[in-house]
Amino acid sequence: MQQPKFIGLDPELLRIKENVDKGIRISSEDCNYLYNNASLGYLGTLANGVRIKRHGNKTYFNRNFHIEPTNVCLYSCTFCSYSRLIKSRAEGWEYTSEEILDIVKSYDGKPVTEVHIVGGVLPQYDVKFYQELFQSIKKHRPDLHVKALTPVEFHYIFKKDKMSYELGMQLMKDAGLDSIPGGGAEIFAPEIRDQIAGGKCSGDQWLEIHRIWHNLGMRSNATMLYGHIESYEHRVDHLNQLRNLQDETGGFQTFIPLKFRNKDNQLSHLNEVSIIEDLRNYAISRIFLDNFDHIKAYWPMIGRDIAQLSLSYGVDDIDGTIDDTTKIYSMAGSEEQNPSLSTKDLVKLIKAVGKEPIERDTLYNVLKDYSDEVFEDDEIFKGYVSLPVVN
Ligand code: V47
Ligand code: SF4
Repeated sequence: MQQPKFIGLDPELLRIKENVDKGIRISSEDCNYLYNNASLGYLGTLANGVRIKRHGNKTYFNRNFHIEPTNVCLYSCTFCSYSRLIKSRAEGWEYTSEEILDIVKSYDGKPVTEVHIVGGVLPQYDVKFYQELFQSIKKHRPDLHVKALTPVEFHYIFKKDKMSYELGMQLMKDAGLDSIPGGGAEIFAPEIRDQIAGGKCSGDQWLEIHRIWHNLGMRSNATMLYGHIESYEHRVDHLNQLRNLQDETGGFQTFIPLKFRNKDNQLSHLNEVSIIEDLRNYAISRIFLDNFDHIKAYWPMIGRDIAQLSLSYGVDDIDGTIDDTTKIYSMAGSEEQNPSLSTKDLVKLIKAVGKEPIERDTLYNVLKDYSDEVFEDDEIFKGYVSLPVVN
């Protein structure tokens, strides 16, 4: 029988653990070592320690809705199940600014704090279109945080109008854009990006647009699309580029790992990675990104159960109520076919795994602590684990 390589913990893993416990930053090589060698148990213990030091059991969520102006797109990213090419645009939808504003108005009187706007890239959606859209939303509902577009759209619309990124982002800010979501990052390394997201902004351009936005005093999120054709080295490179930019600007709020889902897209022949790999990836992100405040599990993509589990693997945020307003993941095969959770459901989902639900706004100002909230009809929530009461 083959002897185990180490009795006890592998000395490299022990060294990394000691560094993380002391708050010493781990290197890219260490990160690569973790991806290749660390067990889920080890990673969970380490990442949960980091999470607890930063946030205790606090788990953040918000009340939000999405608007996807179109699912027709000039690009044809191979992982995308949602978009339709221009030649089949009749199969898709293309909202006008009036229709988008009508969706915003349909939330009048509802206690949402954020609208998340992102969709396909089309020529009629240009700088002027978005300026007028943001202005009209803010005029109608000044308190609604507008989180919209990604460097993919920005790069396209600024290039079309022969405008510098600097001027373009300033115009977006002036029009009322409050923050930018993390999408479009995919994997930065050109040898992967060219294969899965050819033609859209490069990794460097994605980073540059976030840099400029941060330098205007604004905040944004970052994502990584994992579990397709990339290697662990590509993930480490991606995380490292994000960490470097965050050292420079401090403008990122949240990192959101996005698991590749394989239904109805050009990469459907690839298997999806396991849940164990998802949890390992959350944990490694938490350990490596020591300058990011938050790690988010986006429940419409990963499903409620894994979102709950992830809260013990470094994650401290599970996004928002969503109100069944996004199709990106249901079309790509997520368990969540009609993503919508009431605030009460989200609170119960978080409490069921022993965490403290905190409603936040987009910029992580605390709006309400639900830890001691008791609902009239409190019962075991739809079969989710209810924790034993310890006296
Ligand atoms: O950039 C598209 C991803 C992203 C698939 O900032 C897919 O708060 C997996 O960025 N399998 C857009 N992923 C969504 C996004 C996002 C979502 C929620 C919150 C925030 C935030 C940002 O969705 C795209 C792409 O990476 N995506 N298709 C797929 N088949
Ligand atoms: Fe278009 Fe975005 Fe889909 Fe790529 S991921 S095809 S840019 S909608």
